[in-house]
Parts: sequence; C-alpha cells; structure tokens
Amino acid sequence: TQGQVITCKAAVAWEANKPLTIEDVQVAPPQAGEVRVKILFTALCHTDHYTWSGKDPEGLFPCILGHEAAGIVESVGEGVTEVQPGDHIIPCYQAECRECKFCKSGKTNLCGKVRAATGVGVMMNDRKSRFSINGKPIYHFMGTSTFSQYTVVHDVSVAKINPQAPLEKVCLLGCGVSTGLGAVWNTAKVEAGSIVAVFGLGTVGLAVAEGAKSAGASRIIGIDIDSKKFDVAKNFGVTEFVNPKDHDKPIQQVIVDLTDGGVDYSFECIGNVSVMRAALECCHKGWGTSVIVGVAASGQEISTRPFQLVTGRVWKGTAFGGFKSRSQVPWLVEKYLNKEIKVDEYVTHSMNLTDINKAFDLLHEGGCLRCVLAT
Ligand code: NAD
Ligand code: AHE
Ligand code: ZN
Repeated sequence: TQGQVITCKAAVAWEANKPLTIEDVQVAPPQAGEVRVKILFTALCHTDHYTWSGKDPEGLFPCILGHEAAGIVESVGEGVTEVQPGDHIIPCYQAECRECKFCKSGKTNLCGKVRAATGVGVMMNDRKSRFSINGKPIYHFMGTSTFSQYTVVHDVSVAKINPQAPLEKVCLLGCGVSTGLGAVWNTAKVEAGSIVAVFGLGTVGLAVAEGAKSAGASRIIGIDIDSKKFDVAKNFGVTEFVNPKDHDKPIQQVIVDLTDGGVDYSFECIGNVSVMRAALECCHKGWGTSVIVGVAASGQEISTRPFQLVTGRVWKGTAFGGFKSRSQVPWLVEKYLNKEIKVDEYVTHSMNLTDINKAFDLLHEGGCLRCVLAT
C-alpha cells in the first residue's frame, strides 16, 4: 500500500449536529514530514462532541473527527526518521517539534510548527487535505482525524510507544486521562497535603482526582450535578462529594465553608464558564490556584471581580495537561504498564466504528466515561 491511495472506512461528519455516516474514504499517501497510520482503536472525548455540535470556531465540515486513539504506522513520507512502518503510536493533537519558539521556551507544551494547518483542517506542506471522497476533499480535525481506519498526521504529532501496550486501552492516553493527570502534576503542581476541588467528574475530572491522590492531596472534593458519579469517583481518589443541586448557596460559598476559607487548588473539567468562575472563587485567599481544563463554546467568556486576583488567587489553563506529547506520552504508557496509573478503569464501553452515533449518544449518559471503538 506504500505510496498508494488507500480506500477505507471512516465516519464522516457532514454537517454540525447531523449523525455521522460511515463512508469509503480515499486516504492519500503521506508527503514529506507526514505519517500514514492504521488506526486500530479510537475513543470519543467530549471535545469531539463539542466540535460536532457546531460551537467550535475551528470546526469545519465535512470532516473526520476523533483525537484519542492508537494505531500502527503504515508508511512514512520523505524525511521522516523517528518512526517507521510497524511502529505502535499514539497520535498527538498537541504536536512537539522541539525546534519552534514554543518548544524551545521551556515554558509550555504548546508547539507552533503545524498548529496553523491543524486549526483549518489541512496538512502543513500544501495546505490540502489527504482525505477525499470521489475527489471531494474532507477536512482533517485537530491534526489527528482518528474516526477512520487510516489517517495521515504530521511526524511531529506521533508518539512512538512500547509495542507491548494494549492499544485498546492506551488510546485514552491520547487525551482525557493524560490531560487530567498533567493538569495536576504539570500545570498546578499540587503538593502533598493540599485540599483540591474537582468540578465535573467525567474522565478528565476523575484523572485530576487520580493525579491529586498520587500527589498526596489530603482532601479531594468532587463536584458534579450527577450524584451517580460519586460511587465511581471514590475509586479515583475523591474523598468528598458535593452536588450543587443539594444547596441553595452558590457552590463557591459551599466549598469555602467546607474548607475553612477555600481550597488550595481547583480544576474546572466541564467547559461551563459560570462553573469556571465558581472554581476560581472557591480558592483560598492569598494562594489558591484554579486551572481551567474544560473547553467552552465560541462566544462564551469568563468573568470575576479582579479583587479575586488582587487578593492572591491565580487563574490558569491547561492544554493536554501541559505534557510534551512526543516525549511524554511514551512515558505515560510505561507508567500504565508498570501499574502506576489507571487506564482500564476509564473504559466503560467498547463497540465498533460503525456504532459511532450510538457512542456519541453515550457521552451524555452518566454511566459512560470512555467508549472505545474498534475500527
Ligand atoms: P464529560 O462530559 O465526560 O464530563 C463532564 C462532567 O461534568 C459530567 O460528569 C457532568 O455530569 C458534569 N457537569 C456538567 N455540568 C455541570 C455543572 N454545572 N456542575 C458540576 N458538574 C457538571 O467530559 P470529559 O470528556 O471529561 O471532558 C471534560 C471537559 O474537558 C470538556 O469540556 C472537554 O472538552 C475538555 N477537555 C479539555 C482538554 C484540554 O486539553 N484542555 C482535554 C480533554 C478534554
Ligand atoms: N478549537 C477549539 C479549541 C479547543 C481546545 O482548547 N482544545 C484543547 C484540547 S481539547 C482536547 O479534548 C487544546 O489543547 N487547546 C490548545 C490548542 O492548541 O488548540 C476552540 O474552542 O477554538
Ligand atoms: Zn479530548
């Protein structure tokens, strides 16, 4: 197949909010600096739903969504040296080129090499898509497009992993689990003994709880409007549960009262701007730090009284938990293989790519953390 167009099945999003359809898609060979990957397993993340819903200013249709996956390199383009056919990889929507201003800064995991192209659904080389149906181009998504049996990604966006790792599990390290752990370890740098509040107990929030537990947090307060989340959340380290619906007071006041003045660290893992405000305002005066992880729709804005910051609270955000993708995803895979981090526990459902619309519906059911699709 090397050097040839591959025709395979992919789930195409033709329009916002319209069910995806499984199509025969032509996938062009990788050009210089590109890698064609056979995707074996892909999960769904809330961000796929967000873009599909039409609220993402970078959402383009028709496109192939999906960004939390694992697969095997099928072929590589000219000049690609770090991976070869047969390598097991995780596609990384946050690239790492190690050469750009961002990568060299030592201050961020964001990378500038291909971001301009991935934001508009094309590849960097020729600003065109490698996907088409009977000659009509289909946009890429997040530089990954994993809801397909084959995809083409930039070489700076593939993490080569231990071939012994089960791809149907470690695909989750391509987004949700890594993001939650990294938000705690890299972005907030939670210290032992800290009091932590986690808003939203989906995969990302539960991974935050897991990361906080491993960092030695003394209390981990989980906040969710779905009380069914608490039982499962205990297994990830949440020590107390608060449902805002059980209280008349604003949730920030409830948390401040519970913690003698506020928490040391809070994390918003929902994408709701009023909860982002509450998450900041439940932080302790003088030092409490709040990390925004959730993605809010285009047009939404955050607000608070500047006094909240004047009096020492800190507002931050994180992308992919601050992990340098190509360097650190393989390390996360090793931690999983050494049983130092959970991954299996987040997989609540498994199906086939052809069931993708059912999998999208599951995202709204409290019982679903991650649904993994076999392609
Ligand atoms: P999810 O839908 O599985 O989890 C969200 C949880 O929030 C659910 O348990 C829901 O019941 C709860 N919730 C909803 N409204 C609430 C409210 N008002 N108060 C309290 N709880 C509420 O989503 P997920 O896959 O875990 O992702 C969480 C968010 O993180 C999404 O916005 C996603 O787009 C974003 N995300 C960001 C990054 C990043 O790099 N920054 C990476 C992955 C995901
Ligand atoms: N196009 C969106 C951006 C959404 C966003 O913030 N994405 C996160 C990853 S979410 C993964 O589930 C991210 O890493 N952002 C940094 C980046 O470079 O995109 C919008 O709303 O505009
Ligand atoms: Zn995601």
